[in-house]
Amino acid sequence: MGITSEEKHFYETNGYLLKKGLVSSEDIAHILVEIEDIHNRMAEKPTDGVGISWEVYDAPNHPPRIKQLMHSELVSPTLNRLLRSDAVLDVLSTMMGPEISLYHSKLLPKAGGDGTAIPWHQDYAYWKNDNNKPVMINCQLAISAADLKNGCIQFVPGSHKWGLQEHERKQQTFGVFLPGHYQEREDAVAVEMEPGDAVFFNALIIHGSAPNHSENDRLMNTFAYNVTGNGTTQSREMLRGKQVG
Ligand SMILES: O=C(O)CCC(=O)C(=O)O
Repeated sequence: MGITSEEKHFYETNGYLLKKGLVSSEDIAHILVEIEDIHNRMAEKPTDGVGISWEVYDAPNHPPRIKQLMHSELVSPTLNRLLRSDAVLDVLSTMMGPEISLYHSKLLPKAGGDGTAIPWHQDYAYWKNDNNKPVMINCQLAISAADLKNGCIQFVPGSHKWGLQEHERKQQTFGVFLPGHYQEREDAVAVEMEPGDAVFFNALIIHGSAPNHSENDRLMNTFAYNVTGNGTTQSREMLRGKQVG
């Protein structure tokens, strides 16, 4: 499938690209089974190797809700297969070349009614180190439908060309953010998605999302990729191109 030259131009101009129907409804159905009741199951017994950040609530007896589950490929065999699928890698290789490594895979199951905002940020504010460049690309896969009411992802088009901005830093999940945390921005575009759609976005684009005001979880999984060898300590598994080592 890959991308057309118009799509490549859109991506380079805006910093993101929506691919409708990238993943089949059968695969989405499998993922839904694999992550069923994920908040309660992980609270009871987390899968070995995952890293969970929980939502923080004032009410002491609030049921546990996952904000972010790192290493979602360990929870869902289907996500583990999709992150290395041609459907995803063909798009990525047009954007970043053939030498692609997995950076990480994370589930963002913004809980119905309880899922909080993700403040405006550039991912490279988290990922920058002394020997890497902002060449990483995310692929956010919609497992459920997403719209403004349930807190779909929003981008500031073209902001990947503004360079790395000053971020505030707090000791919390998504604790690196632009001044103002999350509030509506007029220059942002909401990317509404159906299950199976995926949006690819640049490591420097400003993005964020509102709280989930709907009844159901907004289920998204972000696969993050790096160019192999770019800040070698953090690239984990090479997916395409020349084998190393
Ligand atoms: O899921 C969202 O709304 C934002 C996700 C995000 O910030 C990310 O994957 O880097």
